[in-house]
Amino acid sequence: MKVTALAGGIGGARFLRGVKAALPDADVTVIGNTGDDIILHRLNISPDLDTVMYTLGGGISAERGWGREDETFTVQSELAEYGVGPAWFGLGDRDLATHLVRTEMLAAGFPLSDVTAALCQRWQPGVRLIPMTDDRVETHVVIEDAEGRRAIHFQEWWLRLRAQVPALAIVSVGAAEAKPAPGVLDALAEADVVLLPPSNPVVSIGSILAVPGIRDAVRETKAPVVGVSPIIGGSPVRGMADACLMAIGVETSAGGVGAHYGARRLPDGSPGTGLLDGWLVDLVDADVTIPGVRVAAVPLLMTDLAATVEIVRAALELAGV
Ligand code: FO1
Repeated sequence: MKVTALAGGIGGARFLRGVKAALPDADVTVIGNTGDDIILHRLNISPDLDTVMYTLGGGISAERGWGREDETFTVQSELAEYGVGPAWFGLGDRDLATHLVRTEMLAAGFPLSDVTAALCQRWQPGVRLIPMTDDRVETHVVIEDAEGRRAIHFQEWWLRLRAQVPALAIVSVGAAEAKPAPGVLDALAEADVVLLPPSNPVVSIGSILAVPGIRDAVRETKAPVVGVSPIIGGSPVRGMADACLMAIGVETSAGGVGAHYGARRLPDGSPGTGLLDGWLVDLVDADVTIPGVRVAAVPLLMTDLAATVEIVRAALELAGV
């Protein structure tokens, strides 16, 4: 079976661990979000790609959900001694090697998709991890504070401000000019099932869909498209997705996000304007209905691998595969 999933960071990576365990023989392609990418100290850092790679490759810090296990932050401390930040972005010593390899390969002219494949040679994540695009895309957030109205990098808003300052707009800088990376459109067209894991619907899934061509490829695939709600009972399971949803005027609820993704077909079978054939929600949201979308309710907390496998199985059942 060919499974294609759009994935962001921690939530998406954890879900994908369940996909691998539930379908050990499946051919899984992950289209990874690169909107979180940031350049620090002239290093190209791709947080969501690394989170998927480390989580599926066995290098992730279980406690943090990002960065490496057994990590130290000596270089960052030394930089701080020189008064060089930012302090708000954890720069791990082991993680630094990944940033250095990626930066060197990009500087040598390799596209990000080749760089990602090379890094995955070491980590063997057991999936094909493709960045959404090889072009530079960064998510920036427009805020207004004492310094006036300005755009800051998503990571600064997310990590330094903890998304506590309202986002007046969330912008995928460069997305309009970006092209899907090689293999992305084929992976969507040739899939037997397309999954939208419980990643952040705005800055992760939304960023991937902002790359011209990808949204249409999801809508046009012959495969069933099933999403898993990142919101349970009105609250995000992790992270601050509510701050992102508020920025785009979407209600922080399983129904709100499901309606935001929209129905691929209307109840009468005519084409809809959305993406979903199925929407998996938690038991507390079992009353959610989205015209044209099959909704199923199961326990959605990925408390451990076994629980995640059950969620994946429910999503596949909803997809009818
Ligand atoms: N998340 C944090 O909460 N604090 C950090 O200092 C931090 C550093 C970091 C470094 C590398 C990396 O791959 C991920 C990192 N993350 C950190 C997570 C990251 O900000 C988020 O996973 C996504 O960008 C948002 O989903």
